[in-house]
Amino acid sequence: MRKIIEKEFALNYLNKYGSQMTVGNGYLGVRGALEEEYPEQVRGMYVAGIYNRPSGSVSSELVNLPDVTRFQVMLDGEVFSMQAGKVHAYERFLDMDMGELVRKITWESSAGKKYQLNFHRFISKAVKHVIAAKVEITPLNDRMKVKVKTGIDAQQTNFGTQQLAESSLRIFDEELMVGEYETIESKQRITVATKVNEKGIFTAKNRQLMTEVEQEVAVNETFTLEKISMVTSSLDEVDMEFPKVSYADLKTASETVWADFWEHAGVRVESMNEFDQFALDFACYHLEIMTPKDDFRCSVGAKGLTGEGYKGHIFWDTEIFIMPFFLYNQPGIAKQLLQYRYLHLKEAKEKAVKNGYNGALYPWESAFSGEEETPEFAAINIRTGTRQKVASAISEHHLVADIAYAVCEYESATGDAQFMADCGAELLLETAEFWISRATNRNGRLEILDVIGPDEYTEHIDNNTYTNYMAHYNVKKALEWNKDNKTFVAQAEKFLENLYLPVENEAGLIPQDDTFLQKDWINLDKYKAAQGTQGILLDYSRQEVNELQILKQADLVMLFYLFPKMFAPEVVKKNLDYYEKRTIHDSSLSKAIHAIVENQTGNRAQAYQFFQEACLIDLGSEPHSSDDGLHAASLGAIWLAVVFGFAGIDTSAELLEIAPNLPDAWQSVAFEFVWQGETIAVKIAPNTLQLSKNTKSVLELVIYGEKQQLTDTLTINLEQKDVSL
Ligand code: IFM
Repeated sequence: MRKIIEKEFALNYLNKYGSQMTVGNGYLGVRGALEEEYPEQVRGMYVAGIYNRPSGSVSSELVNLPDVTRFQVMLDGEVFSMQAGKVHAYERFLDMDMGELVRKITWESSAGKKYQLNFHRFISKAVKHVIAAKVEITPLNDRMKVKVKTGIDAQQTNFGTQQLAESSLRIFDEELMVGEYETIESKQRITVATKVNEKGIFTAKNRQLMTEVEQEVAVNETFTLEKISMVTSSLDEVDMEFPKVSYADLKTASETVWADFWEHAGVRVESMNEFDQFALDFACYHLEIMTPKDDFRCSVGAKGLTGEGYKGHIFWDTEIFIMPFFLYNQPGIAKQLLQYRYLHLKEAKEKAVKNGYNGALYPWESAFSGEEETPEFAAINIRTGTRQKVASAISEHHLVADIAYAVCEYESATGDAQFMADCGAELLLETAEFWISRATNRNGRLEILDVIGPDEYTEHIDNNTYTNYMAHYNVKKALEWNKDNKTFVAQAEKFLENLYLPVENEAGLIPQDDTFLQKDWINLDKYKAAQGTQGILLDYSRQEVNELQILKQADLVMLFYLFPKMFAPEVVKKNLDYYEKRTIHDSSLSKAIHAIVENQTGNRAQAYQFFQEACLIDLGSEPHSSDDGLHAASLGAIWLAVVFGFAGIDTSAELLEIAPNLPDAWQSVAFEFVWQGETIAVKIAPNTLQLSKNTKSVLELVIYGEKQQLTDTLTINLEQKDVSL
C-alpha cells in the first residue's frame, strides 16, 4: 500500500502533515487537518477556480471554503483533544492508493475512561463533488455517552480575510443541511450540502450550520457516524443530486478510478532506498489531485489545492514542471492546461498593450480572470517598515516563451493538428509577436533588456541567456506554424537573424546575462546547507545579492534541461559545474533540474544525491517548510528527474529517444509513456531495456543513439552497450 504515515501526534508538524495529507481530485482539495480543533491548525477546503480579490487588494486569493471536516467529539462530558488526557496509541496515514485519510487513536480521558477513536475521510474520484467521512468511537472500559457536533462551518477565512457572504442556510427533510455562499467581490456562488446518518439537533449560529448527535453506547460497542458532503459552485454546469449511498459504496466507486490511475501513471522503482519509491508515489498522487480534469477555465496553482501559499496563483510552474506528467500519461489534461492559457489570450494581449508591447504578455501570476495577480510588494520588513517591490510582473517575462515551449511539446508528443489549428498556432504567433516588440536594437543587434530570468536573485539584467534562447525558439516555432502570415514572417525572420544569443567565452563559460560574470563571488556553503530558507537575505539585502554571483535556482541549467542537444556536452559540463557552485537552490524548482542535467553529463552519483534532496523538499524533517501548501512544481520535477533524467527519455528531436542511466542504488524502473497516441511500457533493469506496446504499428525511435523500430516488444541487452557518457 502507498502510505504517508504519521506515527505520533506533534503540534509542530500539524500543518506540514495538513498539506501532505491533503485529499482531493483536482476539483476539490481538503487539507489533512485533524477533526478536532487546535489553535495552530489551518483547515482548508478549496475548489479549483474559486478565487476572490478582497477589496483594496491587487491579488485574488484561492478561497478557503466552509469546512465540513470538523467534528467536535464529547466523551462522557469531556471534549476529545490529544492535548488533554492520555494518548495510548496513535497512527494516522494517508492511503495514496485511493486517497483515504485514516486516523486511529486509543485515548484515555482525564477521568480515566478509555476509548478507541477512528476517523476516515476521502474525496471521491468517481463523483468529483463528494466528500465522505466516517467517525467510529468504541468505549473500551465502560459504557459511554457520546456527543458529536458537526456540520458546515463558514467561519473559515484566508488567514483572517473573510471571502464569503452567507446567502442562505436550510435544513431539508430533517437531515440535509445546505449552506449557500457567495464570494464577496468575484460573486462566485458556492453550495455546501451535508448530512449524517444519525438524527441530531440542528443549530445555525455564527456562520455555523450544525447538527449534534448524542448516544449512549455499551462497552466495546462501536458508535459510527457517517457524514457525506457535497460541494458545487457557479462554475459547475449541472445541478448535482445528493448521493444516497454509504461511505463504503462511495469508497468502492472511487477506488476503481484510483486503481486505473496507478496502473497507468504510476512509476515503479526497485531501489536500495525505499524512500525513492515513496517520494515518487507522493509526487504522482499529489500531481493527480492538484490538477483539474475537465475544466479548462482552471489551471494548477503553485501549491495545488493543498494550501494558501502564493494565494493559489498559477506560474510557469504549470507548463514547465507539472504539465509533462500529464502530457506523457493523460495528454488530454495537458491540452486542457494549454487551453487555459488560450482562454486568457485576451488578458495577455491587454497586458502587453498596457506595457507598450505587441502580442501576448502573460501575467507572471494568474488566477481565474487571467489578469496579472502578482502582488505589488513583498512582505513588509518589520525593522524598517518598508516593502520591497515585486519586480516579476514587470520583468519576469520568460513565462511567455515557457508557455510557447509547452505548446510545442504538446504538439510534438501528440501531433494534435486540431489543437494547433484552434489554439496552438495563434498562441505561438501572439507570444512571438510579444518578443519581437520586446527586443531592442542596439547597434544592429537585437537584445532583450531589463528582465528577470528564472534566477530571481538576479533582477533587472540585460540579455538573460535563458530568456533570449527561449524567445528565439518561441519565434522560430511561431514561424513554422504561421508561414502564410507575410507581415509576421518578415518580422520573425529579421528577429531570428539578429537576436543576440550568448555563447561561451574563451574560458568556456556562457554568461547568465550581460553582467553576471563580472560580479563578485562569495562562498555559499553556509546558505547551501540551509537551502530553501532564503537565509542569504538575512545577511545581505536584495540589492547586494543582485550584485553578487548568486543564483536562487537553475537558470542556464534550466535551458540545458529544456534543450538537451543545444550545447556541446563539454560546454554543459563546464557551465553546470560553474553555476551549481553559485546556486543556493533556495527555490524548490532547482534541485531536480540539476539532477537531470548532472545525469546527462554522466555524473550519476551527484544526480542521485540532488534527486534525493529534491524529494525532501516536502518530505524532509523540517517542521514548517510546507505549512502553507506543497511545492507543486517540485513534485512535478521529481517525476521529470526519473523520466527525463535517469530513464533518459529525450523528446527534443522528431523521434523519441531513450538512453537510460540509472543510479547505482536502483535495480529497475518501470512506467508507461504516451507518445503519438501509443502507450509505451518502459522497463529498465540493470541489463535490459524493454519497450512494449499493445498495437502492431511500427514506431521508430532512437535507443542509445541507434535507430530502432518498435512494433509490439523490443528488448535491448544493455550489457552489450556502452552506456557510460
Ligand atoms: O515560479 C516560481 C519561481 O520560479 C520561484 N519562486 C516561486 C515561484 C512559484 O513556485
